[in-house]
Amino acid sequence: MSIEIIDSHMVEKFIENSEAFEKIIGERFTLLDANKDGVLSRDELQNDTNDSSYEDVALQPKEEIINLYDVLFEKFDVGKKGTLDRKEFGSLMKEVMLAKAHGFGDTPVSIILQEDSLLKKVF
Ligand SMILES: [Ca+2]
Repeated sequence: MSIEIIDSHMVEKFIENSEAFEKIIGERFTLLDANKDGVLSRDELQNDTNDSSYEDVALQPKEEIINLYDVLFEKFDVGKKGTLDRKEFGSLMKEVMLAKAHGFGDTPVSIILQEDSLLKKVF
């Protein structure tokens, strides 16, 4: 756990560095794919919101994050398969990170980051 100063530009810059971002998304995907079938079900994705790393998003209540995931799941689940593949998950995470970035706004804010937070990779 650490305390960092963050603003939306830092997060956006991180997302634009697609190589680093893709690597992290790949790791996250592998971690979340509990039954190792190469796709993420809604349940598997929900586990991500139970993850301690969401506690660092003090600006957004957990319910809001879960709602956001629900909406994004529908949006990126092309063909309504009930699952997301690696690429769809990447698009979803990009939106989640951008939503967080907008939460931070242009004014730098200090946040407490858990060890396994995605945002930790921004620094
Ligand atoms: Ca799976």
